[in-house]
Amino acid sequence: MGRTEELIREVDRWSAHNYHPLPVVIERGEGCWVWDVEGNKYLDMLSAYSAVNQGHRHPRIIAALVDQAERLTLTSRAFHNDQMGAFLHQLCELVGYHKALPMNTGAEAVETAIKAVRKWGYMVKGVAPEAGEIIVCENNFHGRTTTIVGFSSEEQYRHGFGPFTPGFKLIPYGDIDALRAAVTENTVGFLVEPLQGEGGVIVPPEGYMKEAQAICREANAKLMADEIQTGLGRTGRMLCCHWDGVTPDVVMLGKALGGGVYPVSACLADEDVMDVFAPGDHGSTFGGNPLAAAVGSAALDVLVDEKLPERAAELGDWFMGELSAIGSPHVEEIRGRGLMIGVVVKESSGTARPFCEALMERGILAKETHYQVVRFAPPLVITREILEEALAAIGEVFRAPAPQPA
Ligand code: PXG
Repeated sequence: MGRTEELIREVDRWSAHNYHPLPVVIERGEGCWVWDVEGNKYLDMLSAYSAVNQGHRHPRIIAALVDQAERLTLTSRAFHNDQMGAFLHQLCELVGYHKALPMNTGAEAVETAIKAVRKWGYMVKGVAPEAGEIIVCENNFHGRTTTIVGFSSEEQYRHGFGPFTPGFKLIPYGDIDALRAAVTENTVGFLVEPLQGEGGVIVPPEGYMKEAQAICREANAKLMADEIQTGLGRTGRMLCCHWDGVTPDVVMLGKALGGGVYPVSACLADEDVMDVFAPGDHGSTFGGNPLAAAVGSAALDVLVDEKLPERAAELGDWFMGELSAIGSPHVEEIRGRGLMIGVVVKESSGTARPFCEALMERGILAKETHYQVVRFAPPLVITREILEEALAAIGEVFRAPAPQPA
């Protein structure tokens, strides 16, 4: 038995079977490259679902991690630490908010936003107790907690996990009239991805977030943007909402906030929302710990100093054009923004998974989403030369007869 097979068998034996990864075992990463245990080199075109925007093991982020690890890693929030304030100050100024509440995972940032906006609804807006409603979109992905999967429209995410938290109303994504029709006096917020990632790289109609903002303002409800996957440069702007010139009332960040090194997430808002929290209302043992703060701060420095949003915009535009120029008989549509690109495989050519397997054989790691979509989302530190190499391999796969499932 080969080393790869041995390691995969061990995971199968000792772990729950809640994933179906590509059969590659990675042991090292640097920049946009990773190496498997057999010594093969791959271009990472998934970036851990946009958590590795700064590239694997960015030297500045690793230096911050090591330096902080040698001094202090965790205090809990029972005491102050000397790193958290500066990190949140930097984050708020960069993204444009008064306050941030630090957590660890994306799902926790979303839960934080839900709690904040509900409590704002009761304390500030004056909604009757327990009556607050949050509008959400079909095809959403906001994480895996029971509250969050409770308002998913994906049957598999929910099946067997109920009963669920009430108070959410589902509307079609990208449909501004549906939003207008769904708001009531009890609406406290509209939780939305400015571009749906897991849903299949779905770009909403132009101006959608702008109009959503206007509707929320009129209804005295909070526009809550989940930018956990789209944020921090991925789509060619610091926030994807900036494409529409919108600063949402509440924004959730995660993934790349930890620079691909450490789980760091946050919920950001202005005082009217954030000040609803009193000591004891909410928290996390690890949220805002000094290691997370030091890493998060370095992750933001890299985004800004290396102009990663600008790189994503420029390279993404060019790359999307080149992907279209491949002229594949298997491709129905290519869509996305910046370096968050989905290639939709025609149903007559099978599903996206065999294409990902064929790409892997040619040294490119990409992952299907929603059955028909191959997603290309490389680290934002990638260069045009490396993308050109990738295009040659992608062209080979997409011009050949449709690959068969493994
Ligand atoms: N919001 C969005 C838009 C996301 O893409 C989350 C929230 C949740 O983040 P955490 O850190 O709690 O996973 C995501 C996560 C998975 C998986 O394995 C998750 C994501 C993408 C692909 C796979 O559950 N996105």
